[in-house]
Amino acid sequence: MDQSNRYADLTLSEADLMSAGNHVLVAYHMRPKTGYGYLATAAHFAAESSTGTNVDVSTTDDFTRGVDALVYEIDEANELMKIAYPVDLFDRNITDGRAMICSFLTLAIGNNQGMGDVEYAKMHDFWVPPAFLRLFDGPSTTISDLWRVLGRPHVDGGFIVGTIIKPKLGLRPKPFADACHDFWLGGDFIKNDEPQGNQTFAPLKQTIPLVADAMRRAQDATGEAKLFSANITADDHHEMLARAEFILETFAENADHVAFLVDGYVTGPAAITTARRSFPRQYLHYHRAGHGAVTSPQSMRGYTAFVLSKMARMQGASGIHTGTMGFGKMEGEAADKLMAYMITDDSADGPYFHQEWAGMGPTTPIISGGMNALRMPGFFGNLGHSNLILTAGGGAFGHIDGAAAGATSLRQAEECWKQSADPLEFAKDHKEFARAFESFPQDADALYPEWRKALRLNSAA
Ligand code: CAP
Ligand code: MG
Repeated sequence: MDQSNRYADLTLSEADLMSAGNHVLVAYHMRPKTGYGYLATAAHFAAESSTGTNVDVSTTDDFTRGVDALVYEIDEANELMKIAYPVDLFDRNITDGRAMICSFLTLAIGNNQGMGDVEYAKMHDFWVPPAFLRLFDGPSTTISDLWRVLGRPHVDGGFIVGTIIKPKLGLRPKPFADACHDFWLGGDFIKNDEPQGNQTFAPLKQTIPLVADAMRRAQDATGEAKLFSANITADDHHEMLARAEFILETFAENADHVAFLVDGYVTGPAAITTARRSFPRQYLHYHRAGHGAVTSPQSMRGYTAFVLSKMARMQGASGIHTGTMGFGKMEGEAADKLMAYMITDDSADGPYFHQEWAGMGPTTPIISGGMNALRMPGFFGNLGHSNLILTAGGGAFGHIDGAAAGATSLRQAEECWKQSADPLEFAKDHKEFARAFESFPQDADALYPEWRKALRLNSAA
């Protein structure tokens, strides 16, 4: 059944839809299965994603038709379709009338992902009208709060040098806390690796007190504030609260130095909101393990990492991993910086829509995945600023002089970029940065082929 006379209106203009502000606009890359027309499939997609199904139902009335999702633009050659979803389609809380991301996902990327006439469809961008956007929580604690803890300016407070405790699993409580202490002697921020929780060999109630103690000792030794992002991810809301409360109680006077890490792709928006609403004063660290299953450029379904990041800001993540923009070990490209601007700026361009955030707080880009000091100058050059958190596991614990030297090498890498210095020249009087070349020789060969010669000159001098 061709439903395009009901679920498509190609005369609608995007500018008019935006100024009226009654629709959420979504851009998809969609391809119909062979034998199905583009517009008919797009209209069926809009029907299944809003009021309809594959046949007319006798219970439909005039009001129903007023909340149909409408295909308003198609570009078959580029497999692009844009759909306007009336804001009234989306579920609101009975407790406070606020909006929820799970309802947006249920409609806009729900049943439409398994339709028989759709070869694939992937969400690449969406736009939210201001009156609907303000019904989302947005971040309550931001990087400014971390900068304040670190004693830095709350605007442009700069690079937060972090790590992930490695190995990923298999450390007992004491070696885990010792690793934290070692890194904190040079760095600012440590996160649990995402699988670390309450394993039998490292019970949370034994590990966390040792980590809190390591933080106190490192702060005493360095005279600097230190930060820890503790994983509270769990299936059960009550389990998350129990972990979080134990952690805050244990860190006690340093509770404001603690962030909560939630693995938001595997647990979904409910776990993010559990943390956002139960602990609004803690920095909410959105880790996204598993997101590649839908966001990878190889996946033609689901949504992109850009879309995931934009949703995370709406949900109230204080920070989210945005990848390394092609400079690290995970998939990504230089143009991913658009994703970072979309979550930090108040007015930003996505691939299809310009979004005004109307003062919603920023979400920090957290850069992670195979990063080390040698890769950072290029990374900062591409992004254009260093107001972010970096977590480098291998880049810190893989440094031949240990984790504190690894942390220092990362801080020096920022300095090198800020001074627009030639990294090989800069290495001559920055020992930890220089030793990063020997620590990561494959990267050194690829990025700075002359490094052996340059550093030998250094040692001769
Ligand atoms: C990085 C990491 C992070 C990835 C996740 C890991 O370790 O801890 O989970 O960064 O990817 O387990 O691989 P390394 P993304 O620093 O040792 O590579 O940040 O893209 O979500
Ligand atoms: Mg990890």
